[in-house]
Amino acid sequence: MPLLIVPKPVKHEPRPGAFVLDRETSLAADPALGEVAAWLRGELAPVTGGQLLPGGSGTITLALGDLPPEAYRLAVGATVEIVAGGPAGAFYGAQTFRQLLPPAALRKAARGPFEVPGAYVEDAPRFGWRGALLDVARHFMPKRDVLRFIDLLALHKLNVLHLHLTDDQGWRIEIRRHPRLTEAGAWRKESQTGWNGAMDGRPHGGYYTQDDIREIVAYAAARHVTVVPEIDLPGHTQAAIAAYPELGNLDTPLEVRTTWGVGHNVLNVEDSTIKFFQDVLDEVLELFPSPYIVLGGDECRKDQWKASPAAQRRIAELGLRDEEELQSWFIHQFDAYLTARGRRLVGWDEILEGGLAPGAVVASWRGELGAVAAARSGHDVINCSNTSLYLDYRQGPGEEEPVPFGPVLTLEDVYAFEPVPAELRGEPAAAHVLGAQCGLWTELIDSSRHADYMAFPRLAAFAETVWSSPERDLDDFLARLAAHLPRLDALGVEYRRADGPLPWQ
Ligand code: TNX
Repeated sequence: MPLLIVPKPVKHEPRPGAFVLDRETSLAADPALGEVAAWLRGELAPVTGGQLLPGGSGTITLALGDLPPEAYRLAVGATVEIVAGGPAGAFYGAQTFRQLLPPAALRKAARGPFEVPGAYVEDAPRFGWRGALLDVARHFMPKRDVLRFIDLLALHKLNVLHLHLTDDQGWRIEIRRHPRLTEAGAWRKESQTGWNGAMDGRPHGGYYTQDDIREIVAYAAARHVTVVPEIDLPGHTQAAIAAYPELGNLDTPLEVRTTWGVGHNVLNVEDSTIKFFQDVLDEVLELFPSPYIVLGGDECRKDQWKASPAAQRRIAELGLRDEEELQSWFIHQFDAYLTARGRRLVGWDEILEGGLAPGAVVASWRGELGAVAAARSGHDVINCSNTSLYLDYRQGPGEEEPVPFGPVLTLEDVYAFEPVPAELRGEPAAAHVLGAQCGLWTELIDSSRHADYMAFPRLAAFAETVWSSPERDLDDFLARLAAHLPRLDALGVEYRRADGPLPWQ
């Protein structure tokens, strides 16, 4: 029996013998791997009764070896040995071990013993940035569901959760210095139900307190996931302007936006507005240790700046050519601010327009042109292509798809994705591709259940494109996926089934 692991490891083969996981199982770990051992002990507790002993001679051992930090070797026979270059590698080795168990062992109420057939695996990721974006601004996702999503990312060896925390339709992170951002900006009176203009007539909202954020960040860190926050500006800011009208360009007050699409309400370019957001960033930097901070930069309409005497004055003073250069100047202010604090600004590919800020990393979403241009000019890029990685797009052409949104993006389409754009292959600039990221935008996704349906199993295919070697073999992937879906079932994930029915029908 071949090993049926997702994402596919570099090397894997069956071995003679078998391991039995039961209440006699013990665990020994190098002290540097204590946190991984604690996590694994927790995951296996239903079967082992939590008896896994620290230290001593274990039947499962976690050890350090001379390997890259994210690499591991796993040997399963009468014992289980994981040798890793560092805690991340040990964690991934332990995740692979979990996948070798029968799926029933992943249940919260699992009762062993479980037998694991002998196996040998050597593994390491292809890319360092293996991300998923979760839009908690369009629809708020309660903390418990975010934690669960992190567990599911980690199961697939993804290591970045890009949290889209602010947008026109809601501000989701408590900022002590500017409390109205959540008091007023986290709530809207109703939501558009689709693209036909119909409204649901129900209020929607929610936000994370700073304690919630700390908890999410720590929970993710224990699973080797970095939470990268996004504060989207200068467009996508209507919720902030609704809370603090002085941030906007109009005299009339605004409400938190209730409809979807690209809005006209953008930040003004006053010094006080830049200061306001630098104050916001001070709190964000304290909460998120991530080396990368995303400041959006996407879809900023320029008509309010064209009509604003203050913006026009700014353009004249700075000797800029147009509003595109004004946006570039605006982003530069934050690039310098973050760089001075040892962090790197990430922006969507629109930040290329009007001149890229020196330290900026580009998240390329409108196809791959932005990735190519940014990499060739020496900037790191993350491939977030909407033609391959937007999980809010429907998964099939059928009427029954719950979100008749976007073009069709099938599981096979995602599996065929290659993170290094074809145009860059063979060029030294290809080394600027840090990795790739799939995106779960949530205009029309209002529950964790619905999010499961959109994300899975496509997220498993995505994981393979960033973790595994560039060769693709669809039949091989589908065979491994067939073994993987029962794991998702055991974990309570309501993924899309190729043969239906929809979870809610
Ligand atoms: C474009 S990706 C957006 C989002 C939408 C998404 C819907 C990006 C930078 N902007 O605001 O939610 O399309 O697919």
